[in-house]
Amino acid sequence: MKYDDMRLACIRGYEWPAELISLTEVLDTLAGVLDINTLRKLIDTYSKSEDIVVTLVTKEYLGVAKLWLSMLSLVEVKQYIVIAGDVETGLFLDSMNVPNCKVILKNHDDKKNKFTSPTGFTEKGLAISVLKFPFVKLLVELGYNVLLIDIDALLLMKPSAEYFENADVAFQRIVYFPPQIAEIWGFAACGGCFWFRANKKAIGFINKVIDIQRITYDDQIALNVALWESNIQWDISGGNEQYISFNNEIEDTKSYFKDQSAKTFDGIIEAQGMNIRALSPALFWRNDIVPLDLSKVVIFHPNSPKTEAGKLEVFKKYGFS
Ligand SMILES: [Mn+2]
Repeated sequence: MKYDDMRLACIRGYEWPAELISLTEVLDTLAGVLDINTLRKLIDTYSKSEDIVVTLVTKEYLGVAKLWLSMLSLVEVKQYIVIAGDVETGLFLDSMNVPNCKVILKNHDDKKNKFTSPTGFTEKGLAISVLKFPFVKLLVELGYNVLLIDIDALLLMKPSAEYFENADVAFQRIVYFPPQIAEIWGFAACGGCFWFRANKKAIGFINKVIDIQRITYDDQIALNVALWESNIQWDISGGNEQYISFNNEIEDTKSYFKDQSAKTFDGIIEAQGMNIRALSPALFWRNDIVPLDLSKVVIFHPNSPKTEAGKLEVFKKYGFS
């Protein structure tokens, strides 16, 4: 085994800095940052037979949000919630009649926004992204299946229920990060595009992710480490019930990822009897090493810089503007 302690290996360098540790308060309760009753009223209008699509946005990305919303209306997804990270965003979404949930981010000061993580997030970016799993947990506990996608992940098709059939948790497969896990599985789970079924197993798993987020601000590390520590085993043969052990290190992760991109991989967490699905990168697209056929892509989530101009430029390159 290459790493004695996978959690430590993945998290090192991505721990919460002491000055931002109060941002983790939302991992215990969202009551301090949003009005649960107002949210409940919105949720109560939704049907449990359909997934709720969730995204998060702040005013720095309203241009990207417009594009995200225009794609959502094209594919006729009606059951969704946009988490608004500041007053301007809430007003903008209200003006567009977009179902939203306004949050008051703690410890945020525009003028003193000095922190930037090695992954490119500002303090405000971390304050909003740490809401992902607590928010998803809240909806799942209320009995809704949830598809969370980043604001820079465009829905090009209404996701058919068959993609998630028999799965308790599903996610977009990505290739690079955290590298310690990607080089063993040949992929990792994306923190910006995942799906949870409304059941106790999924809630238990979300709680594990949330616990790991108490030490790392990186939701993608937390998601992957939670899978790892749950002893997930992947069936990478494509249906022959041959689950690989953790020691199968992939020699060339990128070419393996590309070669396998049309496949969906299923995994099991035996202790909980949980089914985990790593979705096909050809359909849930992110890394440009995977051949792109936009007519087949369900969610288009290209790697892009962490600036609005940079993201819009990438989308434009692919014909979205
Ligand atoms: Mn993203």
